[in-house]
Amino acid sequence: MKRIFFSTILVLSLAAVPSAPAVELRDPGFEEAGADGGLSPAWHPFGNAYREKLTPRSGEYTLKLFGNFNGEMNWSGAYQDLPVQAGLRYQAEAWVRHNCNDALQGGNTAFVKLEFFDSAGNLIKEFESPRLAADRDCDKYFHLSTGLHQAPDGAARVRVTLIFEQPGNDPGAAIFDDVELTEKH
Ligand SMILES: [Ca+2]
Repeated sequence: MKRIFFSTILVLSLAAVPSAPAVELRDPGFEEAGADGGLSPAWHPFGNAYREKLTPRSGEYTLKLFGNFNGEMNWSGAYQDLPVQAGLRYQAEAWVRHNCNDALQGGNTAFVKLEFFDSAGNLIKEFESPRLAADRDCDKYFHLSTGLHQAPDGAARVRVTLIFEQPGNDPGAAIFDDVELTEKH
């Protein structure tokens, strides 16, 4: 019993000196419900963005995005902001799929964005992951990553956005789950 106790202490002390400060996205798997059972307040939705019990990669819920059907280029999505530490590198990742019974069509795509803002809220720099497009297999999760990017000078906040781009009126929805933001020296 004593040995187990001391081992636990050792593990805890090692874990207490990480190589980089931790950045924690809130509700990364969309399992937390908002007041109406929708998205939790951690996520800021725009367009058609809904928390749904639909083919999760983990847990029970996912984020479902689809177009606004206004006949021109439009976007739906959800984002979350975190404070930036100058000089560190950041990477946004998520898993995305489209289901065969509601597959992406035409020029519809889904991807992850990493954006840096200054303290006045101006966008300084942005990076995109590769995109899920209509020609990719349906009913299968794909991993999307923006890659690691250094916070530019003057950056105060970093934004992770899950986004659906609809160039016209083509149907189909993208399902996101298990979002991650990594911060490294
Ligand atoms: Ca989930």
